[in-house]
Amino acid sequence: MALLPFLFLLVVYAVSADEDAFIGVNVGTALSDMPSPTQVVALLKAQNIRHVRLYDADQAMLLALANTGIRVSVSVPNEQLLGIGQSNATAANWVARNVIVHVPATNITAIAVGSEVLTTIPNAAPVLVSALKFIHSALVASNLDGQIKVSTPHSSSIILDSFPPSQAFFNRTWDPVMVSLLKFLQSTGSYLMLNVYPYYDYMQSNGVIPLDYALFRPLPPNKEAVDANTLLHYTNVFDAVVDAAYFAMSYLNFTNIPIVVTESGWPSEGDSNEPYATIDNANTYNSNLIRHVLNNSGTPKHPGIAVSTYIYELYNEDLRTGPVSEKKWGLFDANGVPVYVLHLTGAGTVLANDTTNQTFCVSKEGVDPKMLQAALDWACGPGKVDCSPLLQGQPCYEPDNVVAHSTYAFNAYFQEMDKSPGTCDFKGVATITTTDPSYGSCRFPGRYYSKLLNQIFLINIVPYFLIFHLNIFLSFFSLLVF
Ligand SMILES: *[C@@H]1O[C@H](CO)[C@@H](O)[C@H](O)[C@H]1NC(C)=O
Ligand SMILES: *[C@@H]1O[C@H](CO)[C@@H](O)[C@H](O)[C@H]1NC(C)=O
Ligand SMILES: *[C@@H]1O[C@H](CO)[C@@H](O)[C@H](O)[C@H]1NC(C)=O
Ligand SMILES: *[C@@H]1O[C@H](CO)[C@@H](O)[C@H](O)[C@H]1NC(C)=O
Ligand SMILES: *[C@@H]1O[C@H](CO)[C@@H](O)[C@H](O)[C@H]1NC(C)=O
Ligand SMILES: *[C@@H]1O[C@H](CO)[C@@H](O)[C@H](O)[C@H]1NC(C)=O
Ligand SMILES: CC(=O)N[C@H]1CO[C@H](CO)[C@@H](O)[C@@H]1O
Repeated sequence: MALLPFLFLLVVYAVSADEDAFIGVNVGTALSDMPSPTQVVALLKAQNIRHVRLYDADQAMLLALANTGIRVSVSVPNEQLLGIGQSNATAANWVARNVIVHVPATNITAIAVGSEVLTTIPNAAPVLVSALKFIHSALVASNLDGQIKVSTPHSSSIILDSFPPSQAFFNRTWDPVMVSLLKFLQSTGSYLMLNVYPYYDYMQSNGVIPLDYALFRPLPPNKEAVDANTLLHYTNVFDAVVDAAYFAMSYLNFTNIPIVVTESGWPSEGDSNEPYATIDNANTYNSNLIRHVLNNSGTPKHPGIAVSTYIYELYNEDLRTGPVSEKKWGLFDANGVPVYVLHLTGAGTVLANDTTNQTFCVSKEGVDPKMLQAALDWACGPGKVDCSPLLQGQPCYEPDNVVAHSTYAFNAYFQEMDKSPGTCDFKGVATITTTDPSYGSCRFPGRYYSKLLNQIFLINIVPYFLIFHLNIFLSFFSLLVF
Protein backbone atom coordinates (compact mmCIF):
# COMPACT_ATOMS: atom_id res chain seq x y z
CA MET A 1 0.00 0.00 0.00
CA ALA A 2 2.72 2.42 0.95
CA LEU A 3 4.10 2.15 -2.54
CA LEU A 4 1.01 3.48 -4.22
CA PRO A 5 1.38 7.22 -3.63
CA PHE A 6 4.97 6.94 -4.73
CA LEU A 7 4.00 5.27 -7.98
CA PHE A 8 1.35 7.88 -8.51
CA LEU A 9 3.91 10.63 -8.21
CA LEU A 10 6.19 8.84 -10.59
CA VAL A 11 3.49 8.73 -13.20
CA VAL A 12 2.42 12.33 -12.74
CA TYR A 13 5.93 13.68 -12.99
CA ALA A 14 6.99 11.26 -15.66
CA VAL A 15 7.52 14.14 -18.07
CA SER A 16 8.37 17.28 -16.20
CA ALA A 17 6.48 20.51 -16.66
CA ASP A 18 8.93 23.05 -15.38
CA GLU A 19 9.54 24.91 -18.60
CA ASP A 20 7.48 27.09 -20.87
CA ALA A 21 7.24 26.08 -24.48
CA PHE A 22 8.92 28.27 -27.06
CA ILE A 23 8.54 28.85 -30.77
CA GLY A 24 11.70 28.78 -32.84
CA VAL A 25 12.34 28.97 -36.57
CA ASN A 26 14.47 26.84 -38.89
CA VAL A 27 16.95 28.74 -41.03
CA GLY A 28 17.49 26.97 -44.35
CA THR A 29 19.99 28.56 -46.71
CA ALA A 30 19.08 27.23 -50.17
CA LEU A 31 18.35 30.71 -51.53
CA SER A 32 19.90 32.16 -54.67
CA ASP A 33 20.10 35.51 -52.87
CA MET A 34 20.73 34.30 -49.35
CA PRO A 35 20.80 37.28 -46.99
CA SER A 36 24.04 37.80 -45.12
CA PRO A 37 24.25 36.49 -41.55
CA THR A 38 23.89 40.07 -40.29
CA GLN A 39 20.71 40.51 -42.29
CA VAL A 40 19.34 37.19 -41.04
CA VAL A 41 19.99 38.23 -37.47
CA ALA A 42 18.40 41.65 -38.08
CA LEU A 43 15.25 39.89 -39.28
CA LEU A 44 15.23 37.54 -36.29
CA LYS A 45 15.53 40.48 -33.93
CA ALA A 46 12.89 42.55 -35.69
CA GLN A 47 10.51 39.61 -35.51
CA ASN A 48 11.36 38.81 -31.92
CA ILE A 49 12.44 35.29 -32.87
CA ARG A 50 14.43 34.06 -29.86
CA HIS A 51 15.18 30.48 -30.94
CA VAL A 52 16.64 29.26 -34.21
CA ARG A 53 17.77 25.98 -35.61
CA LEU A 54 20.57 25.90 -38.18
CA TYR A 55 21.14 22.95 -40.49
CA ASP A 56 24.87 23.21 -40.00
CA ALA A 57 27.18 25.18 -37.72
CA ASP A 58 28.08 27.93 -40.15
CA GLN A 59 30.78 30.05 -38.57
CA ALA A 60 29.63 33.41 -39.95
CA MET A 61 26.07 32.76 -38.82
CA LEU A 62 27.18 31.74 -35.33
CA LEU A 63 29.32 34.86 -35.09
CA ALA A 64 26.40 37.05 -36.17
CA LEU A 65 24.23 35.39 -33.52
CA ALA A 66 26.74 36.17 -30.77
CA ASN A 67 25.56 38.42 -27.94
CA THR A 68 22.01 38.55 -29.28
CA GLY A 69 20.42 36.37 -26.61
CA ILE A 70 19.02 34.20 -29.40
CA ARG A 71 19.16 30.48 -28.51
CA VAL A 72 20.71 28.40 -31.25
CA SER A 73 20.37 24.76 -32.13
CA VAL A 74 23.21 23.73 -34.46
CA SER A 75 23.39 20.60 -36.59
CA VAL A 76 25.85 17.97 -37.68
CA PRO A 77 24.94 17.63 -41.39
CA ASN A 78 24.13 14.11 -42.54
CA GLU A 79 27.22 13.95 -44.72
CA GLN A 80 29.43 14.32 -41.65
CA LEU A 81 27.60 11.73 -39.58
CA LEU A 82 29.53 8.63 -40.66
CA GLY A 83 32.87 10.23 -39.83
CA ILE A 84 31.72 11.45 -36.44
CA GLY A 85 29.94 8.21 -35.54
CA GLN A 86 33.09 6.24 -36.24
CA SER A 87 35.60 8.41 -34.46
CA ASN A 88 35.56 10.00 -31.04
CA ALA A 89 38.41 12.24 -32.13
CA THR A 90 36.50 13.49 -35.19
CA ALA A 91 33.52 14.23 -32.94
CA ALA A 92 35.68 16.08 -30.42
CA ASN A 93 37.22 18.06 -33.23
CA TRP A 94 33.78 18.96 -34.62
CA VAL A 95 32.65 20.19 -31.20
CA ALA A 96 35.87 22.15 -30.70
CA ARG A 97 35.61 23.92 -34.07
CA ASN A 98 31.87 24.47 -34.22
CA VAL A 99 30.70 24.83 -30.64
CA ILE A 100 33.42 25.53 -28.10
CA VAL A 101 34.81 28.51 -30.00
CA HIS A 102 31.36 30.14 -30.06
CA VAL A 103 30.07 29.67 -26.53
CA PRO A 104 29.17 31.48 -24.37
CA ALA A 105 28.91 34.53 -26.69
CA THR A 106 26.59 32.53 -28.93
CA ASN A 107 24.02 30.70 -26.83
CA ILE A 108 24.15 27.23 -28.37
CA THR A 109 21.54 25.14 -26.56
CA ALA A 110 21.35 21.98 -28.65
CA ILE A 111 23.19 19.91 -31.22
CA ALA A 112 21.01 18.04 -33.69
CA VAL A 113 23.15 15.14 -34.89
CA GLY A 114 22.04 14.35 -38.44
CA SER A 115 18.56 14.88 -39.81
CA GLU A 116 15.96 12.13 -40.28
CA VAL A 117 18.83 9.68 -40.43
CA LEU A 118 16.80 6.47 -40.11
CA THR A 119 14.57 7.36 -43.05
CA THR A 120 17.00 9.20 -45.32
CA ILE A 121 20.39 7.55 -44.77
CA PRO A 122 19.54 4.25 -43.04
CA ASN A 123 23.05 2.95 -43.79
CA ALA A 124 24.30 5.38 -41.14
CA ALA A 125 21.87 4.05 -38.50
CA PRO A 126 24.44 1.73 -36.90
CA VAL A 127 26.66 4.70 -35.98
CA LEU A 128 23.92 7.18 -35.08
CA VAL A 129 23.95 6.64 -31.34
CA SER A 130 27.76 6.48 -31.24
CA ALA A 131 27.80 9.85 -32.97
CA LEU A 132 25.52 11.31 -30.29
CA LYS A 133 27.61 9.76 -27.52
CA PHE A 134 30.90 11.00 -28.96
CA ILE A 135 29.53 14.52 -29.38
CA HIS A 136 28.17 14.38 -25.86
CA SER A 137 31.43 13.22 -24.34
CA ALA A 138 33.23 16.11 -26.00
CA LEU A 139 30.72 18.45 -24.35
CA VAL A 140 31.27 16.71 -21.00
CA ALA A 141 35.01 17.19 -21.39
CA SER A 142 34.38 20.93 -21.79
CA ASN A 143 31.78 21.03 -19.06
CA LEU A 144 29.12 22.12 -21.56
CA ASP A 145 26.85 19.08 -21.31
CA GLY A 146 24.58 20.82 -18.79
CA GLN A 147 23.64 23.63 -21.14
CA ILE A 148 23.83 21.92 -24.55
CA LYS A 149 21.54 18.98 -25.28
CA VAL A 150 22.37 16.37 -27.88
CA SER A 151 19.66 14.63 -29.91
CA THR A 152 18.71 13.71 -33.50
CA PRO A 153 15.58 14.78 -35.42
CA HIS A 154 13.30 12.01 -36.66
CA SER A 155 10.73 11.91 -39.38
CA SER A 156 7.37 11.04 -37.83
CA SER A 157 7.14 8.30 -40.47
CA ILE A 158 9.20 6.04 -38.18
CA ILE A 159 6.08 5.89 -36.00
CA LEU A 160 3.72 3.20 -37.21
CA ASP A 161 0.05 2.76 -36.39
CA SER A 162 0.01 6.39 -35.31
CA PHE A 163 -3.74 6.45 -35.00
CA PRO A 164 -5.15 6.00 -32.52
CA PRO A 165 -2.05 7.37 -30.77
CA SER A 166 -2.24 4.82 -27.95
CA GLN A 167 -1.42 2.03 -30.43
CA ALA A 168 1.59 3.72 -31.97
CA PHE A 169 5.01 2.10 -32.01
CA PHE A 170 8.32 2.78 -33.73
CA ASN A 171 9.02 0.78 -36.88
CA ARG A 172 10.47 -2.36 -35.28
CA THR A 173 13.33 -2.40 -37.74
CA TRP A 174 14.72 0.41 -35.66
CA ASP A 175 14.05 -0.96 -32.18
CA PRO A 176 17.71 -1.64 -31.33
CA VAL A 177 18.68 1.87 -32.43
CA MET A 178 15.68 3.50 -30.75
CA VAL A 179 16.19 1.71 -27.44
CA SER A 180 19.80 2.72 -27.30
CA LEU A 181 18.94 6.27 -28.43
CA LEU A 182 16.19 6.64 -25.82
CA LYS A 183 18.54 5.36 -23.10
CA PHE A 184 21.00 8.01 -24.16
CA LEU A 185 18.36 10.78 -24.21
CA GLN A 186 17.09 9.69 -20.81
CA SER A 187 20.48 9.49 -19.16
CA THR A 188 21.59 12.86 -20.51
CA GLY A 189 18.34 14.71 -19.77
CA SER A 190 17.81 15.37 -23.47
CA TYR A 191 14.66 15.21 -25.57
CA LEU A 192 13.27 13.40 -28.59
CA MET A 193 13.44 15.58 -31.70
CA LEU A 194 10.51 15.02 -34.03
CA ASN A 195 9.44 16.56 -37.35
CA VAL A 196 5.66 16.89 -37.57
CA TYR A 197 3.98 17.68 -40.89
CA PRO A 198 0.15 17.61 -40.76
CA TYR A 199 0.28 19.03 -44.31
CA TYR A 200 1.52 15.71 -45.67
CA ASP A 201 -0.85 13.72 -43.46
CA TYR A 202 -3.71 15.74 -44.86
CA MET A 203 -2.51 15.58 -48.48
CA GLN A 204 -2.17 11.82 -48.40
CA SER A 205 -5.42 11.11 -46.63
CA ASN A 206 -7.50 11.80 -49.73
CA GLY A 207 -9.98 13.87 -47.82
CA VAL A 208 -10.41 11.45 -44.94
CA ILE A 209 -8.70 13.80 -42.52
CA PRO A 210 -10.75 16.99 -42.31
CA LEU A 211 -8.71 20.04 -43.36
CA ASP A 212 -9.85 21.78 -40.18
CA TYR A 213 -8.28 19.00 -38.12
CA ALA A 214 -4.93 19.52 -39.86
CA LEU A 215 -5.15 23.33 -39.49
CA PHE A 216 -6.10 23.40 -35.77
CA ARG A 217 -9.48 24.84 -36.62
CA PRO A 218 -12.32 24.07 -34.21
CA LEU A 219 -14.18 20.87 -35.01
CA PRO A 220 -17.71 20.06 -33.99
CA PRO A 221 -17.50 17.66 -31.01
CA ASN A 222 -18.91 14.79 -33.07
CA LYS A 223 -16.03 15.17 -35.52
CA GLU A 224 -13.31 15.12 -32.91
CA ALA A 225 -11.14 12.05 -33.05
CA VAL A 226 -11.39 9.96 -29.92
CA ASP A 227 -8.79 7.38 -29.01
CA ALA A 228 -10.96 4.44 -28.00
CA ASN A 229 -8.28 3.01 -25.70
CA THR A 230 -7.63 6.14 -23.68
CA LEU A 231 -10.81 8.13 -24.42
CA LEU A 232 -8.56 11.10 -25.10
CA HIS A 233 -10.06 13.62 -27.55
CA TYR A 234 -7.90 14.89 -30.37
CA THR A 235 -8.75 18.23 -31.94
CA ASN A 236 -5.77 18.45 -34.29
CA VAL A 237 -3.29 16.28 -36.17
CA PHE A 238 -0.24 17.87 -34.53
CA ASP A 239 -1.20 16.74 -31.02
CA ALA A 240 -2.11 13.30 -32.28
CA VAL A 241 1.32 12.83 -33.86
CA VAL A 242 3.15 14.09 -30.76
CA ASP A 243 1.11 11.77 -28.56
CA ALA A 244 1.80 8.89 -30.93
CA ALA A 245 5.50 9.54 -30.29
CA TYR A 246 4.97 9.55 -26.50
CA PHE A 247 3.09 6.25 -26.78
CA ALA A 248 5.73 4.76 -29.07
CA MET A 249 8.37 5.65 -26.47
CA SER A 250 6.33 4.22 -23.62
CA TYR A 251 5.90 1.03 -25.64
CA LEU A 252 9.66 0.70 -25.25
CA ASN A 253 9.29 1.60 -21.53
CA PHE A 254 10.56 5.16 -21.78
CA THR A 255 8.05 7.48 -20.16
CA ASN A 256 10.02 10.51 -19.10
CA ILE A 257 11.55 11.85 -22.30
CA PRO A 258 10.15 15.18 -23.46
CA ILE A 259 9.60 16.01 -27.13
CA VAL A 260 10.75 19.02 -29.11
CA VAL A 261 9.25 19.41 -32.57
CA THR A 262 12.21 20.33 -34.74
CA GLU A 263 10.15 21.06 -37.86
CA SER A 264 6.53 21.90 -38.55
CA GLY A 265 4.90 24.21 -41.05
CA TRP A 266 2.72 24.56 -44.12
CA PRO A 267 3.67 25.69 -47.64
CA SER A 268 2.06 28.85 -49.01
CA GLU A 269 2.11 27.85 -52.67
CA GLY A 270 2.15 24.67 -54.69
CA ASP A 271 1.61 23.30 -58.17
CA SER A 272 -1.71 22.02 -59.48
CA ASN A 273 -1.34 18.79 -57.50
CA GLU A 274 -0.94 20.72 -54.28
CA PRO A 275 -4.14 22.75 -54.03
CA TYR A 276 -3.92 23.05 -50.24
CA ALA A 277 -0.57 24.80 -50.32
CA THR A 278 -2.08 28.28 -50.13
CA ILE A 279 -1.27 31.50 -48.35
CA ASP A 280 -4.47 31.23 -46.32
CA ASN A 281 -3.79 27.69 -45.17
CA ALA A 282 -0.14 28.41 -44.41
CA ASN A 283 -1.14 31.46 -42.41
CA THR A 284 -3.87 29.58 -40.55
CA TYR A 285 -1.61 26.64 -39.75
CA ASN A 286 1.36 28.65 -38.55
CA SER A 287 -0.71 31.20 -36.64
CA ASN A 288 -2.65 28.46 -34.86
CA LEU A 289 0.51 26.44 -34.28
CA ILE A 290 2.22 29.39 -32.60
CA ARG A 291 -0.78 30.08 -30.40
CA HIS A 292 -1.15 26.39 -29.56
CA VAL A 293 2.49 25.95 -28.59
CA LEU A 294 2.80 29.17 -26.62
CA ASN A 295 -0.39 28.41 -24.72
CA ASN A 296 1.55 25.61 -22.99
CA SER A 297 -1.52 23.43 -23.21
CA GLY A 298 0.61 20.38 -24.08
CA THR A 299 -1.12 17.39 -25.65
CA PRO A 300 -4.05 15.27 -24.48
CA LYS A 301 -1.65 12.63 -23.12
CA HIS A 302 0.57 15.14 -21.35
CA PRO A 303 -1.46 18.29 -20.73
CA GLY A 304 0.66 21.23 -19.71
CA ILE A 305 3.92 19.66 -20.84
CA ALA A 306 5.82 21.99 -23.14
CA VAL A 307 6.15 20.90 -26.75
CA SER A 308 8.49 23.57 -28.05
CA THR A 309 8.42 23.80 -31.81
CA TYR A 310 10.61 25.16 -34.59
CA ILE A 311 8.62 26.40 -37.55
CA TYR A 312 9.78 25.25 -40.93
CA GLU A 313 10.98 27.77 -42.01
CA LEU A 314 12.33 31.33 -42.01
CA TYR A 315 12.85 31.90 -45.75
CA ASN A 316 11.34 30.56 -48.92
CA GLU A 317 14.20 28.51 -50.38
CA ASP A 318 14.06 29.00 -54.14
CA LEU A 319 16.96 26.63 -54.80
CA ARG A 320 15.22 23.59 -53.37
CA THR A 321 14.22 21.00 -55.93
CA GLY A 322 11.03 18.98 -56.11
CA PRO A 323 7.44 20.18 -56.30
CA VAL A 324 6.70 23.93 -56.18
CA SER A 325 5.70 23.67 -52.51
CA GLU A 326 9.27 22.67 -51.58
CA LYS A 327 10.35 26.23 -52.25
CA LYS A 328 7.45 27.84 -50.42
CA TRP A 329 7.56 26.89 -46.75
CA GLY A 330 9.05 30.21 -45.69
CA LEU A 331 7.55 32.93 -43.55
CA PHE A 332 9.68 35.53 -45.39
CA ASP A 333 11.19 36.14 -48.79
CA ALA A 334 14.89 36.80 -49.20
CA ASN A 335 14.36 40.52 -48.54
CA GLY A 336 12.78 39.82 -45.18
CA VAL A 337 9.33 40.74 -46.44
CA PRO A 338 6.66 38.52 -44.84
CA VAL A 339 5.02 36.10 -47.29
CA TYR A 340 1.85 36.66 -45.27
CA VAL A 341 1.01 38.51 -42.10
CA LEU A 342 0.34 36.03 -39.32
CA HIS A 343 -2.98 36.27 -37.50
CA LEU A 344 -1.44 36.90 -34.13
CA THR A 345 -2.63 39.37 -31.62
CA GLY A 346 -0.65 40.84 -28.79
CA ALA A 347 2.52 42.75 -29.38
CA GLY A 348 5.78 41.48 -28.02
CA THR A 349 5.20 37.86 -28.96
CA VAL A 350 7.24 36.12 -31.59
CA LEU A 351 6.75 37.11 -35.18
CA ALA A 352 5.32 40.48 -34.37
CA ASN A 353 5.20 41.24 -38.12
CA ASP A 354 5.35 44.87 -37.21
CA THR A 355 5.98 47.00 -40.25
CA THR A 356 4.62 50.24 -38.82
CA ASN A 357 8.04 51.70 -38.23
CA GLN A 358 9.37 50.88 -41.66
CA THR A 359 11.38 53.85 -42.94
CA PHE A 360 13.00 54.69 -46.24
CA CYS A 361 15.41 57.37 -47.39
CA VAL A 362 14.46 59.37 -50.49
CA SER A 363 15.72 62.43 -52.32
CA LYS A 364 14.04 65.69 -51.37
CA GLU A 365 11.77 67.40 -53.84
CA GLY A 366 12.89 70.58 -55.57
CA VAL A 367 16.60 70.38 -54.79
CA ASP A 368 19.40 71.18 -57.18
CA PRO A 369 19.88 68.21 -59.57
CA LYS A 370 23.64 68.86 -59.53
CA MET A 371 23.72 68.30 -55.79
CA LEU A 372 21.66 65.14 -56.24
CA GLN A 373 24.06 63.90 -58.90
CA ALA A 374 27.05 64.57 -56.63
CA ALA A 375 25.39 62.71 -53.76
CA LEU A 376 24.46 59.85 -56.11
CA ASP A 377 28.06 59.60 -57.33
CA TRP A 378 29.26 59.52 -53.75
CA ALA A 379 26.77 56.81 -52.71
CA CYS A 380 27.64 54.55 -55.66
CA GLY A 381 31.36 55.24 -55.24
CA PRO A 382 32.86 55.88 -51.81
CA GLY A 383 29.50 55.00 -50.19
CA LYS A 384 29.89 51.46 -51.61
CA VAL A 385 26.22 51.09 -52.53
CA ASP A 386 25.59 48.41 -55.11
CA CYS A 387 24.09 50.58 -57.85
CA SER A 388 23.88 47.83 -60.46
CA PRO A 389 20.04 47.83 -60.38
CA LEU A 390 20.26 51.35 -61.83
CA LEU A 391 22.06 50.23 -64.98
CA GLN A 392 20.29 50.12 -68.30
CA GLY A 393 18.10 47.01 -68.53
CA GLN A 394 18.00 46.58 -64.75
CA PRO A 395 14.79 46.92 -62.68
CA CYS A 396 15.47 50.43 -61.31
CA TYR A 397 16.85 52.02 -64.51
CA GLU A 398 13.50 53.54 -65.48
CA PRO A 399 12.68 56.34 -64.89
CA ASP A 400 16.16 57.35 -65.98
CA ASN A 401 16.55 60.57 -64.02
CA VAL A 402 18.69 61.73 -61.16
CA VAL A 403 15.79 62.07 -58.70
CA ALA A 404 14.72 58.44 -59.05
CA HIS A 405 18.27 57.07 -59.19
CA SER A 406 19.46 59.04 -56.20
CA THR A 407 16.43 57.92 -54.20
CA TYR A 408 17.37 54.32 -54.88
CA ALA A 409 20.98 54.86 -53.88
CA PHE A 410 20.19 56.97 -50.80
CA ASN A 411 17.79 54.36 -49.49
CA ALA A 412 20.20 51.52 -50.16
CA TYR A 413 22.88 53.35 -48.20
CA PHE A 414 20.51 54.19 -45.35
CA GLN A 415 19.41 50.54 -44.98
CA GLU A 416 23.02 49.33 -45.19
CA MET A 417 23.92 51.69 -42.35
CA ASP A 418 21.08 50.21 -40.27
CA LYS A 419 19.32 53.57 -40.53
CA SER A 420 21.69 55.08 -38.04
CA PRO A 421 21.22 58.80 -37.42
CA GLY A 422 22.75 61.03 -40.05
CA THR A 423 22.88 58.38 -42.75
CA CYS A 424 19.91 59.86 -44.62
CA ASP A 425 21.15 63.37 -45.20
CA PHE A 426 23.55 63.63 -48.15
CA LYS A 427 24.28 67.30 -47.48
CA GLY A 428 20.62 68.02 -46.97
CA VAL A 429 19.24 66.59 -50.24
CA ALA A 430 17.75 63.42 -48.68
CA THR A 431 14.91 62.83 -46.25
CA ILE A 432 13.27 59.96 -44.36
CA THR A 433 9.80 58.74 -45.30
CA THR A 434 7.50 55.93 -44.20
CA THR A 435 6.06 55.51 -47.70
CA ASP A 436 7.59 52.64 -49.62
CA PRO A 437 9.08 54.14 -52.82
CA SER A 438 9.13 50.74 -54.58
CA TYR A 439 7.55 50.58 -58.00
CA GLY A 440 7.17 47.81 -60.58
CA SER A 441 9.98 45.37 -60.18
CA CYS A 442 12.21 47.97 -58.50
CA ARG A 443 11.97 47.04 -54.83
CA PHE A 444 13.15 49.23 -52.00
CA PRO A 445 13.46 46.97 -49.00
CA GLY A 446 12.57 48.92 -45.88
CA ARG A 447 13.99 46.82 -43.14
CA TYR A 448 16.69 44.83 -44.78
CA TYR A 449 18.65 45.78 -47.72
CA SER A 450 19.58 42.64 -49.52
CA LYS A 451 22.95 42.97 -51.16
CA LEU A 452 23.65 40.93 -54.22
CA LEU A 453 25.94 38.50 -52.57
CA ASN A 454 28.69 36.64 -54.21
CA GLN A 455 29.21 34.65 -51.09
CA ILE A 456 28.68 30.96 -51.40
CA PHE A 457 26.82 29.40 -48.57
CA LEU A 458 26.72 25.74 -47.78
CA ILE A 459 23.47 24.51 -49.10
CA ASN A 460 22.00 22.38 -46.42
CA ILE A 461 20.51 19.03 -46.94
CA VAL A 462 17.09 19.15 -45.44
CA PRO A 463 15.86 15.70 -45.93
CA TYR A 464 13.11 14.95 -48.23
CA PHE A 465 9.81 14.55 -46.70
CA LEU A 466 8.64 11.46 -45.73
CA ILE A 467 6.33 8.76 -46.63
CA PHE A 468 3.52 8.63 -44.16
CA HIS A 469 1.40 5.76 -43.15
CA LEU A 470 -1.96 7.12 -43.82
CA ASN A 471 -3.71 3.87 -44.17
CA ILE A 472 -3.72 4.09 -40.42
CA PHE A 473 -5.16 7.54 -40.38
CA LEU A 474 -7.76 6.28 -42.77
CA SER A 475 -8.86 3.39 -40.64
CA PHE A 476 -8.77 5.51 -37.51
CA PHE A 477 -11.06 8.04 -39.01
CA SER A 478 -13.38 5.65 -40.64
CA LEU A 479 -13.73 3.74 -37.38
CA LEU A 480 -13.95 6.57 -34.94
CA VAL A 481 -15.09 9.65 -36.69
CA PHE A 482 -17.32 8.79 -39.56
C1 LIG B 1 21.13 30.55 -22.93
O1 LIG B 1 19.93 29.83 -23.11
C2 LIG B 1 19.51 29.14 -21.94
C3 LIG B 1 18.32 28.28 -22.32
O2 LIG B 1 17.27 29.05 -22.80
C4 LIG B 1 19.20 30.13 -20.84
O3 LIG B 1 18.82 29.45 -19.68
C5 LIG B 1 20.45 30.95 -20.57
O4 LIG B 1 20.15 31.96 -19.62
C6 LIG B 1 20.95 31.59 -21.84
N1 LIG B 1 22.22 32.22 -21.58
C7 LIG B 1 22.46 33.47 -21.93
C8 LIG B 1 23.82 33.97 -21.63
O5 LIG B 1 21.62 34.17 -22.46
C1 LIG C 1 36.05 10.53 -26.28
O1 LIG C 1 36.62 11.80 -26.15
C2 LIG C 1 36.28 12.48 -24.95
C3 LIG C 1 36.87 13.86 -25.05
O2 LIG C 1 36.35 14.48 -26.18
C4 LIG C 1 36.81 11.70 -23.77
O3 LIG C 1 36.44 12.35 -22.58
C5 LIG C 1 36.20 10.31 -23.79
O4 LIG C 1 36.76 9.53 -22.77
C6 LIG C 1 36.49 9.65 -25.13
N1 LIG C 1 35.73 8.40 -25.18
C7 LIG C 1 36.22 7.29 -25.70
C8 LIG C 1 35.32 6.12 -25.70
O5 LIG C 1 37.35 7.25 -26.18
C1 LIG D 1 10.22 -0.07 -41.48
O1 LIG D 1 11.53 0.33 -41.83
C2 LIG D 1 12.10 -0.48 -42.83
C3 LIG D 1 13.53 -0.03 -43.02
O2 LIG D 1 13.60 1.29 -43.44
C4 LIG D 1 11.31 -0.33 -44.12
O3 LIG D 1 11.86 -1.14 -45.12
C5 LIG D 1 9.88 -0.73 -43.84
O4 LIG D 1 9.09 -0.49 -44.99
C6 LIG D 1 9.32 0.05 -42.69
N1 LIG D 1 8.01 -0.48 -42.36
C7 LIG D 1 6.90 0.20 -42.55
C8 LIG D 1 5.63 -0.48 -42.21
O5 LIG D 1 6.93 1.36 -42.96
C1 LIG E 1 8.69 -3.02 -20.72
O1 LIG E 1 8.42 -3.37 -19.37
C2 LIG E 1 7.54 -4.46 -19.24
C3 LIG E 1 7.19 -4.63 -17.78
O2 LIG E 1 8.34 -4.51 -16.99
C4 LIG E 1 8.21 -5.71 -19.83
O3 LIG E 1 7.33 -6.79 -19.74
C5 LIG E 1 8.54 -5.43 -21.29
O4 LIG E 1 9.26 -6.51 -21.82
C6 LIG E 1 9.37 -4.17 -21.43
N1 LIG E 1 9.48 -3.86 -22.84
C7 LIG E 1 10.64 -3.57 -23.39
C8 LIG E 1 10.59 -3.27 -24.87
O5 LIG E 1 11.67 -3.50 -22.77
C1 LIG F 1 -5.06 27.54 -23.84
O1 LIG F 1 -5.04 26.61 -22.79
C2 LIG F 1 -6.23 26.56 -22.00
C3 LIG F 1 -6.04 25.52 -20.93
O2 LIG F 1 -4.71 25.45 -20.52
C4 LIG F 1 -7.40 26.21 -22.89
O3 LIG F 1 -8.59 26.24 -22.10
C5 LIG F 1 -7.51 27.19 -24.01
O4 LIG F 1 -8.54 26.80 -24.89
C6 LIG F 1 -6.20 27.23 -24.78
N1 LIG F 1 -6.27 28.22 -25.83
C7 LIG F 1 -5.88 27.94 -27.07
C8 LIG F 1 -5.97 29.07 -28.02
O5 LIG F 1 -5.45 26.86 -27.41
C1 LIG G 1 7.93 52.96 -33.55
O1 LIG G 1 8.86 53.99 -33.37
C2 LIG G 1 8.51 54.88 -32.30
C3 LIG G 1 9.51 55.99 -32.30
O2 LIG G 1 10.80 55.52 -32.42
C4 LIG G 1 8.50 54.11 -31.00
O3 LIG G 1 8.14 54.94 -29.92
C5 LIG G 1 7.49 52.98 -31.12
O4 LIG G 1 7.52 52.19 -29.95
C6 LIG G 1 7.80 52.10 -32.32
N1 LIG G 1 6.73 51.13 -32.48
C7 LIG G 1 6.97 49.84 -32.50
C8 LIG G 1 5.77 48.99 -32.60
O5 LIG G 1 8.11 49.37 -32.48
C1 LIG H 1 1.59 40.68 -33.24
C2 LIG H 1 1.18 41.68 -34.26
O1 LIG H 1 1.56 42.84 -34.19
N1 LIG H 1 0.39 41.24 -35.22
C3 LIG H 1 -0.09 42.10 -36.27
C4 LIG H 1 0.37 41.58 -37.62
O2 LIG H 1 -0.16 42.39 -38.65
C5 LIG H 1 -1.56 42.43 -38.69
C6 LIG H 1 -1.98 43.25 -39.90
O3 LIG H 1 -1.15 44.33 -40.09
C7 LIG H 1 -2.11 43.03 -37.39
O4 LIG H 1 -3.51 43.02 -37.39
C8 LIG H 1 -1.59 42.18 -36.23
O5 LIG H 1 -2.00 42.76 -35.02
